[in-house]
Amino acid sequence: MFITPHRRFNPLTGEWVLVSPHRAKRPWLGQVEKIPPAVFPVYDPACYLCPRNARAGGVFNPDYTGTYSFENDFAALLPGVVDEEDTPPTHPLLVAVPERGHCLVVCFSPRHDLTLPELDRASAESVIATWARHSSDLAREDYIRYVQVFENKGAMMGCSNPHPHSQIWAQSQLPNEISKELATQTEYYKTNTQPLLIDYVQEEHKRKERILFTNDHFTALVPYWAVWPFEVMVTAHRSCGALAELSSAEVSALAEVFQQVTTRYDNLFEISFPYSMGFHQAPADGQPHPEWVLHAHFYPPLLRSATVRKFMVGYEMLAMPQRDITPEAAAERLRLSSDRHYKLALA
Ligand code: H2U
Ligand code: ZN
Repeated sequence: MFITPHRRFNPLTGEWVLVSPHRAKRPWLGQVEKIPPAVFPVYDPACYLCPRNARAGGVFNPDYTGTYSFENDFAALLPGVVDEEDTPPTHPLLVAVPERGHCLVVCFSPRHDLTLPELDRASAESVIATWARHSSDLAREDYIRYVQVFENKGAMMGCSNPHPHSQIWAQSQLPNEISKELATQTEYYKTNTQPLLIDYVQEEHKRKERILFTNDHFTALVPYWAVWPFEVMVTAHRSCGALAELSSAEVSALAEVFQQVTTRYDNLFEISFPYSMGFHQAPADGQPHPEWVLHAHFYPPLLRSATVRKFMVGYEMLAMPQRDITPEAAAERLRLSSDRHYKLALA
């Protein structure tokens, strides 16, 4: 493995990342983040996601007991038909097109204090089943072409509320990241008659150095081309376009992998580890997608401790992403991190 500066290629996006292993020990005199409180109440009367509480606009949440979903009160996408009068004048350099869609908020549990790794397995499975059900309902709407399930976790990632929740946005056009992944996976499948991610995960299983955890149906690994220090990808072991295609055994296997990843994350610095996580499902265009392998990306901002984060600034904004700690070193640290949640020892 390289120990000097090199570039690695991301075959899913067609982009490169600069890796600088020799730089991992540089001193840090920059920003130090505040550590958010580790313990939250079971119920917070001021939380707009807790059962029975009021949301914006005066709607009250029901006294829910499992997952709970609602249309975002401040939705970025609206389902209504576009007003033709609203279309801006066209010019080849000033392009805008109308966009329609839906934005849902999905609470994991009525408990204000339980994050994904702390839920019991059945509750974690029901979160995945809820994501799958909404995804297929949204995909069935005739104008929807893509459904994005994601979770922003932690104030550092701009999450507005610690009550464990995720979001689902569905829109009428393919978002940027999905367009890239569709093009690369389609091209690879045409040339190799095998899905790109199936070949990739098989190769990683031979090498083992970037694998965190695996079971019969899913593998969690730090991708060879990871940009974020502790980036993780969770990939299905078969060609599969949608969460709704998963069998109940696969849903359980996915819940196990997610809880393994997020427990190790939390244990790494003994904090509730912040990240943005999301699934990449195939386009909801009614076409078969044999090239597509359902996967999730975890993008956590932390770098070397609970308080020092990676900033995607400077060279990253203007030229290309760069990392110091290698993906192999990050994978090893996550493998060595316990799979028993640190809060259980505190209890
Ligand atoms: P975050 O995952 O970024 O914290 O988002 C929570 C969402 O909850 C956010 O998109 C919505 C915000 O618009 N929200 C409501 O739908 N109703 C409310 O009463 C407050 C926040
Ligand atoms: Zn709450």
